[in-house]
Amino acid sequence: MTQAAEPIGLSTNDGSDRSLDRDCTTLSRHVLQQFQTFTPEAQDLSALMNRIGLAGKLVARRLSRAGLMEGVLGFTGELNVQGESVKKMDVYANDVFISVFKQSGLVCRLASEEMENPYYIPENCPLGRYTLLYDPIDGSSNTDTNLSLGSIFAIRQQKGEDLDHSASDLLASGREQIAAGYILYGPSTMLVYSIGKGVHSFTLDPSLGEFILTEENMRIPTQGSVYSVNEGNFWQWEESFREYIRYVHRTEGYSARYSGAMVSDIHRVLVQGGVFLYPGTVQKPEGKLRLLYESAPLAFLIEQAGGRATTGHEDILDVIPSKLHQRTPLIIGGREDVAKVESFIQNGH
Ligand code: AHM
Ligand code: MG
Repeated sequence: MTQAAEPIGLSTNDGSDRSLDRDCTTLSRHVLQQFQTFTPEAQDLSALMNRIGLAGKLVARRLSRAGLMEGVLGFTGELNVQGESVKKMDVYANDVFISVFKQSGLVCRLASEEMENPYYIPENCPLGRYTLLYDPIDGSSNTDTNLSLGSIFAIRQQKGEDLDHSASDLLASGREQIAAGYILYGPSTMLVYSIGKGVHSFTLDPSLGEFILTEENMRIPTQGSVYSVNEGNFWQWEESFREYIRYVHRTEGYSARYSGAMVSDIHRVLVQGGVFLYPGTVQKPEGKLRLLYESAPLAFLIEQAGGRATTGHEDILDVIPSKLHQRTPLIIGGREDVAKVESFIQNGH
């Protein structure tokens, strides 16, 4: 005899209401729960994640009405430090994070894809020893077509005084990250984060205006069927990547999935398994993606979920950049899937 499912929200024998308890598991509370103490570090990280959540809500709100408002979509006409055309949403989202952290007292510097040099908040610096690294809008090319987008973030502890504003302490490996994650602007807005204690996902409940816990301790499948790569670059890659793609083409069971926004592609890989690749090309061996605020935060997250991230020759988290906007090739996903790509690189096809 099948047992009837327990209605959602039903009080349990001990008098507690599990669905209510779940609705109360907000981002800031979850961070504190993981520390199990109220140390200053736990409180700082809880406050930082709460602020990142606020930035996500502001960006999500604007995106949800973008087509109805003047001056939200399209390009600004400017080029950013990477030489890429800047979209109005890139500028808005970049400013949102600055604005949110200005009053935080916690963050002294912010470094993003859209700013050549870090943005300093001097009034926070005596106490606020954290640096936020972020990509305000990841997958910008999806903006004007109402497709998924993301924001990527990482938090590092500032080392030294940085009196000359060179931010040279940021040129350190991804193992220095103390928290990282992304916000996914899809049919619902999700926030996935790790403070080095597993990976946890939250969904924005618009009726509450809060990110509510959706899944704790996410684990990426060791092997999956999805490969996610822009095959339009096929003839620009090294032969080893072409060989890998030929392998998946002739092997039954693989599916290609590529949205143009790495956050949504990697979210699929995290949940369902597979591998995401953005290799370098013969012309640009370092690829497109930036280490400090794209590849390293996602590598931190995927490793915490039991997966791997590599350049093809070195773990992403071990790469020490020589400049703030350094690019890196990226192969990220389940352990077996990443190992399969590596086997083609090592064989030097
Ligand atoms: P962006 O942050 O400027 O949008 O660039 C990053 C994005 C990734 O999200 C995505 O996987 C990739 O660039 C798409 O690039 P391409 O159009 O070359 O496939
Ligand atoms: Mg990006």
